[in-house]
Parts: sequence; C-alpha cells; structure tokens
Amino acid sequence: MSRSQELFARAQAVLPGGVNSPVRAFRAVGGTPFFVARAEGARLTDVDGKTYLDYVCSWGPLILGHAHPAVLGAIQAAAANGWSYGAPCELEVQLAELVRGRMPSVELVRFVNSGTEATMAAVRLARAATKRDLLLKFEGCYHGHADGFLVKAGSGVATLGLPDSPGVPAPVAGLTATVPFNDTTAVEDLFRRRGPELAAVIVEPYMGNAGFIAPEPNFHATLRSLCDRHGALLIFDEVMTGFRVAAGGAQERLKIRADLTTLGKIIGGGMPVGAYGGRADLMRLIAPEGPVYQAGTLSGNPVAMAAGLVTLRETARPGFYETLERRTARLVAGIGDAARRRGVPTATGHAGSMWGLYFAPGPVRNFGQAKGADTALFARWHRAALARGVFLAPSAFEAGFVSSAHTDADIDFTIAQLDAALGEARAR
Ligand code: KE4
Repeated sequence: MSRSQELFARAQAVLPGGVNSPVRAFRAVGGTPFFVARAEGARLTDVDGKTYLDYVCSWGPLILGHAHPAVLGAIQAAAANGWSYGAPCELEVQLAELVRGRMPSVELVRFVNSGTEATMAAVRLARAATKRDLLLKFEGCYHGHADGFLVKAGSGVATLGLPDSPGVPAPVAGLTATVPFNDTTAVEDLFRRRGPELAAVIVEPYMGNAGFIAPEPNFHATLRSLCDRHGALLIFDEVMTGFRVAAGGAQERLKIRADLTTLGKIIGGGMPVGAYGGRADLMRLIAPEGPVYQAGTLSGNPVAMAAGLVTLRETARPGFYETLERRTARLVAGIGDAARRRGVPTATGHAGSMWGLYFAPGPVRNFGQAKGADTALFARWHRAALARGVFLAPSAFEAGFVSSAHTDADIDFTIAQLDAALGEARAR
C-alpha cells in the first residue's frame, strides 16, 4: 500500500469522501488521489516521492506556479508582522487600488475569503439595488456552493452527476432561472417572459466549470443590452478568468463592461481571497456605507493581501500574458493534433492560459453538448497521464491551467506523454 493510499484510508475516516473539496477525490476518474508532500514551480511531489507536472494549479490561483520565491517572501514578511488584525491595514488598500487599476469597471471592491462569498454578496447586492429577486445563470456554470447557484451547476456538481443539490429549498432554487450558455434566443425569451423580475444575470465569461467553452461573438453583447433594456444587472463571475485570460480579465478581452465583477483565486495567489466590486453607486449600498450587509472575520487579512499583491505585480511584467498564451496554444494544438492522428474526435479551446479538451467531435458550445463527450475515455486518459507524471484536472468538466513556471520543455514533454497516454487509453 502506498503512503497516499494509507493517508486516503485515514482521511476517509475523518473527512467526507476523504477530502475537503469533492472534485479532489478522483471519483470521476478512478483510483486513489495522491497526497501532496510539497510543490514547487510547475510540479507537485506526492508523499511517495512521485512528481507530476501540474495543470490544475490549485484550480487556477497559482498563475506563477507553486512556492514562487517572491510570493513566499511576501507571505513570510507579512506574517512576521502578525497575520490577522481585525482592523484595516495598508495592504488591503494597495490590493484594491491594483485591482481597480487593472479592471476599471471595478470602481469599488470588497475583499472576502472565497469566490463563493464573493458571488453570494454580489447577488445579494444586485437584488437589493434592483428590488427584484430572480437570478439568471447558465447551465453548467459554477459560481460556488451557495444555495441559489446549485441549480444545473458545473464543476464538482457536474463531475459527480449530482442532482442540483439536496438541501436547497425549492423556493430558493425557484429564484434561479437557467438557460444554455451561448443561447441568445433562450436569453431573449426569458427576458421577454420574466424581465421585470430579473435582478441580475451572472455568467462565467468563458466557461471553466464544464470543461472549457468560449462565448460566441455576440453572446455577451446581447446579455449587456438585454440587462440595460430591462433594468437588470450584469455580473461577470471572473473568479477563474480574472487576471487569467488577460491582464484585465475576460472583460478586457471581450470589451464588455459588467455592473459587478466577482474575483478570487489569482488575487489571493493561493491564499484564501475572494472579492466583489463594480459600479460605485452599487457598491456604496454595502455596509457600513449602505444597508446591504456582508462581513468576514478574516477578510482583507495581511498575509493573503500580500500574496495577492505580489502575484498580480508579477503578472504585470512585460510579455507575461503573451508568453503564457503562446505556451498554452502550443499545448492545446499539440494534444489536438495527437488526438486527430489517432483518429479520436476532440474539441479543444483556450483563452489565455485557461484551456480545455473534450473527447467529442465539437464544436462544444454549451453544457448539454459537453455532457455528450466521452467521459469514460477521459477517465482512462487521466489515469494514464498521471502514471506518466502529468496531472490533469480529475474531471472532464473542469478547465486546465498553465503557469509561468511551465517551460517550453515542459510543454513538449506534456504533449508527448499525453499522446502516449491517449494511445494507452484507447487501447483499453
Ligand atoms: P471558491 O468558493 O471555490 O473559492 O470559488 C467558487 C467559484 C466561483 N466562481 C467560479 C467561476 C469558480 O470557478 C469557482 C470555483 N472553481 C472550482 C474549480 N472549478 C473550485 C475547485 C473546487 O471546488 O475544489
């Protein structure tokens, strides 16, 4: 029995499913999850000494790779000054100013401790500002695990094939309408039927919780104009895409101004940080300036702020995003070419260093089509890749990431190993 297997057995005696987040349990791909001993750069090393090239990157936060020296130094320096004050500190202001500088639509911002907190608060704010209750989300999008979002959600909910989720009261679920991503006709129809009830539309600008699905050219412009016409707010959930798909996030890439934006992952550099922000007239409704309540014991803590600050500053270096996108494009093209040479129908996509692949003829434009992909083949491919030292997200309904620690040689190695892994997966 390996150390990971021993630890997983122990973990299952004290943690539901042996994990602290469902997708980590490898339920969709089989086998025992490896337990990590340490991580550095683009690599994870497990407790049995095996090393993996990491394309999960902690599900997005680690755009610089693991244990980046500058981030480590910032965390150590901040911690040396104490690590939670329960009172304001300059680091919070610095990170807020940096976020606003990179995302001009975010005129004011509030830091919280996770993406879920950020989206929860943004929807509460939208409902307060519009005095309406109905929320529109898209099938397969995942906005965290707050009750109202667990309706046809992506990520772990899709991975485990769960019904939306028990424990969400029907009246709450009833306040969330869903339509397929990229389906402007369905959106227009919903606005026609229920526009006066709609507080907000919340959307992942690029879908990263059902694999990777890009928006079609007119999709977001249609959302923007429908929201304007009907008095609803547009919330861009950029927890994953923020500072990942471009220096200014998806809203810079798509040239769409959201009313509210939610952030997470990269802005904490691997420490627990979420944020919501946007139009000043909306954000000024948030307590203590306004009546909409939201709070958090550890919000804005100096260590997390320091990690986020240094991470974002590092991404501001000249050519940072261009290099990441070039490497990601090479990776995706390499895998796609290998699959085609093997006669395996494959649909690939990427935006910046966020990427995905479906074993399906494609194009995949919504969650319904994503669910038609060959997930059994994906599971066999995942296991064969892991044996070859490449760690992909353990679900066909998750996006992959490339960090600035991944070198061109790593990309070449990965393409070769994933090609061989596909050959093995097909043979079974
Ligand atoms: P957290 O509460 O997990 O920090 O953020 C929730 C969230 C909100 N919005 C988007 C677009 C997200 O992608 C997420 C979280 N993403 C998943 C990965 N697909 C987190 C990984 C996990 O749940 O273990």
